[in-house]
Amino acid sequence: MEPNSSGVRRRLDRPLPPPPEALRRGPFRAGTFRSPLHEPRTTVVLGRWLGAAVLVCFLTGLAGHLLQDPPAWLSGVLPARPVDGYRFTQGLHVVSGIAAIPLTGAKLWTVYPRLFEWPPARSVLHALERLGIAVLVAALLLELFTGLLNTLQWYPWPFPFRQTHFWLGWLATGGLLVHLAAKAPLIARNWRRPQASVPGRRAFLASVTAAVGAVTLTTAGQTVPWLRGLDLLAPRRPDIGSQGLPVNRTAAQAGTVTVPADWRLRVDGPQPYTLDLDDLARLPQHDAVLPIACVEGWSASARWTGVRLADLLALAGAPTGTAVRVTSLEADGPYRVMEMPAQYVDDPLTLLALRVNGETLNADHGFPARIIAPNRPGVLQTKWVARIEVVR
Ligand SMILES: Nc1nc2c(c(=O)[nH]1)N[C@H]1C(S)=C(S)[C@@H](COP(=O)(O)O)O[C@H]1N2
Ligand SMILES: [Mo]
Repeated sequence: MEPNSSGVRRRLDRPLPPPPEALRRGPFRAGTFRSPLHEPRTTVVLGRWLGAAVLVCFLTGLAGHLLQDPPAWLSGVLPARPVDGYRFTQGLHVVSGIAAIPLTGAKLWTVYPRLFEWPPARSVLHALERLGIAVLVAALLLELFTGLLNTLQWYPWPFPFRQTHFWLGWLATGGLLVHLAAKAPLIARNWRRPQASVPGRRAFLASVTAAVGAVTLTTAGQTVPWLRGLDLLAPRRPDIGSQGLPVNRTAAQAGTVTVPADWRLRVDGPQPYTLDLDDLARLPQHDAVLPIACVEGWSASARWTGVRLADLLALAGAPTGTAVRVTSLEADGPYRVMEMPAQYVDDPLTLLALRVNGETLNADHGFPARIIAPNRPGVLQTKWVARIEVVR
């Protein structure tokens, strides 16, 4: 195997005939890029920070994806605790993704003269490596761009955001690992601080640090309570919204969420029944302090009051360990129907909430009743609930 594969390597690395010198124009000419900061030590320092940000962003993104859309084998074992689990992973996902933007810009700046290296391809192997880097850079840039625009709830593209963002994440992270392997010798040579410093490197790295600090500190307040005062650039202020809580999609935006005068909650199980609001208010009421943690990156905690979902299912004759499907009054929309695995249903903090922060839910927060459960993405905290049914 060994001699054979290195033989393949040698063949792929055979020098290609160089292109005619006459084509070497513009930035392809030698000496075009004069800054001494286009050098590997600066790239490696930035690469370490960017690598850490990408890794954190990938892992937290994966955790959030699995919590929102688990494969069948996982859905039964996802934990309902800690209650702030998704809030933490999603907050960190958006924070690390935003921090990666200036880091990516700075790192690409240190290496972009390589785009114009001459000859463009020394060998087939060299061409393949450059192609790999092109895929990595494209995937990473598109990933950061779609993620940032998603925090603004702006989708100016024809493809579905979540699936695209998910697969680009694998592509960018996988491409990064291949890139690290290909560059391992160069990285190792520049890992330690060299004796002599390049002029301007310190100032350059200090400005990048300042840029990363600035974008992080002015956006993290959308999810980190003690940074709220600095939350200047984030699309949401978690303390601005009716009833002390932001609204992601108002009743009006959700279309015609008209609550019929004779609204009744329908619970379908072994013994189906319906209840009106007065009936629900007469059942034992419980409090739960739980966050809405939106995939867009903002989160805010609130005190919810209502009936335990487990109590409603017991009334329908469903045993513990039952999963449910919840349907909203909404006419349509991606969050009209939600499925909840049994461990969330059985959790004593999971409520069909009627009140928030001491007031009856208003229309925007899901009147007459909404779901609130621990460690769940905001998109699954269904508002304007019409029906709860047992699923097998
Ligand atoms: N039926 C329904 N429920 C929904 C939504 C929706 O569009 N329709 N939006 C979800 C999203 S994305 C979030 S973040 C939370 C926001 O809850 P809030 O508006 O009360 O803060 O509600 C969720 N529940
Ligand atoms: Mo959301």
